[in-house]
Amino acid sequence: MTAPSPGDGRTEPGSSSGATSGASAAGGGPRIGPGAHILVCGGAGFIGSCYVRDVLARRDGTRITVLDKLTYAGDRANLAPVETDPGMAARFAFVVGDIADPTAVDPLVAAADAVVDFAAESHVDRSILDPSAFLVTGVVGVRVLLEAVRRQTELARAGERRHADGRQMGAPRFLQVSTDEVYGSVEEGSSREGDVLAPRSPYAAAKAAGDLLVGAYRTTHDLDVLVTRGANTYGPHQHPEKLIPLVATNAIDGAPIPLYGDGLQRRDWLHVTDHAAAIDLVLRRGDPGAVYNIPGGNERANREVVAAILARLGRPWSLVRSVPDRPGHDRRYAMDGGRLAALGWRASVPFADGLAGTVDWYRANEAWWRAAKDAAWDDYYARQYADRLAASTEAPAPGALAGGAAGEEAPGTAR
Ligand code: NAD
Ligand code: TDX
Repeated sequence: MTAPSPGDGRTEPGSSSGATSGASAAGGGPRIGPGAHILVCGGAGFIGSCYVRDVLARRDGTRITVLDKLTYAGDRANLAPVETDPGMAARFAFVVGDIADPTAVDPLVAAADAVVDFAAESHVDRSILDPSAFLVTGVVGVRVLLEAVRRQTELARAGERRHADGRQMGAPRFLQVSTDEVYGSVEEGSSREGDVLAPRSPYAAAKAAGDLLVGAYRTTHDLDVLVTRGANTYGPHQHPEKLIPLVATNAIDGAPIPLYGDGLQRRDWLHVTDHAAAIDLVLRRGDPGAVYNIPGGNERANREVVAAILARLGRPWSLVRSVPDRPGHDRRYAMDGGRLAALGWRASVPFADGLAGTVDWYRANEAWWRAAKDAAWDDYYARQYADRLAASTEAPAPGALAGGAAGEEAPGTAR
């Protein structure tokens, strides 16, 4: 069989020896079909909970077990629509536990047809303050999951992996949810899946280490593994530490909005429902061993995004403060999405609609984000922002830079 190169992981379709339950890989059908049992790690977080809600809402017989440590970023309330719906709740289970703990992981992987790993410490600024938890979850945790998948694959190959009723089970499929940040800052052009990984923050380095482990287990143990690399994701239920919810919630409160450096860093924005749908498509139809970029197709300067949020809320630009930049701040991310498009995927949420809907969600769900802005948040906020805001200056209004920055738009014109 063809071995993947680390960082690419592309192999020939159908080269995995791991048949999955509900799968009919031969003939091009989905490898994970309706009725499969999926273990979703980190399913109480922002993207993972959207994935769980959206997949169960299809009511196609898929069963989901969530394993989540419930860190500050995990919130079981994100899964309330599932847990309060009898039809969906019957196909759902929630386990509090750590992906770095084999005693939690092993029995859950043993019962699963597929594992999707969303679990991570996900905020770059926190990785700069203290990277330790990023490495435990992103490296040790991924290794624990891969070891469990390896054991179950070996059992399946020996014909000894069985359902409770005695039916034979195929090997589990494993999908690692990764990020565009593993490619590092991309000054021009767009990253392809085979590009060299060049992470520049401790967060991105931990994610890149996870990707490389997945590639190594593919090469060494021929596991049925996949990696997705998603763009900057936005939407309801995102923790207020990230740019879009931070700006929206601070603006609602009339509080200062910290904009790092010149605010001309560029990100490609992907709506959370599109990100979740792309992950599910790759899980069900992706080539074993392959890596898939998930771009959003909405590249914007941070200043434009901030201006559009303020316009939606009817708040003044004067709330925005230029604060000292994030150390090692990546200037731009951009990815080529050709490989995913070949699976038949394209993003469906226009950025203007998605951003307006997101801002409106934060306006309508104050109880959700005020609960996240608790005493521990106040402590984090002071560490991250107190000195920066003390040293801040007035932020030049969008369009005030000579001739406007390349691609910069007037406030509120996000498309
Ligand atoms: P999040 O911080 O909102 O959620 C992470 C979830 O993982 C939380 O529920 C948390 O409790 C759980 N978790 C953390 N450590 C754990 C552990 N050791 N064991 C079990 N559960 C644990 O993150 P998110 O924004 O939903 O991101 C999900 C994944 O997508 C991450 O792997 C992230 O790197 C990746 N990603 C995020 C974005 C983005 O813009 N948010 C973009 C691309 C990729
Ligand atoms: O207060 C802020 N001020 C500011 O100017 C914050 C929190 C952010 N920013 C800037 C930094 C970035 O250029 O906004 C941009 C977006 O910042 P974040 O929301 O922190 O996201 P980013 O660092 O781009 O990383 C995100 O996308 C990739 C997610 O947090 C990661 O989990 C994902 O992998």
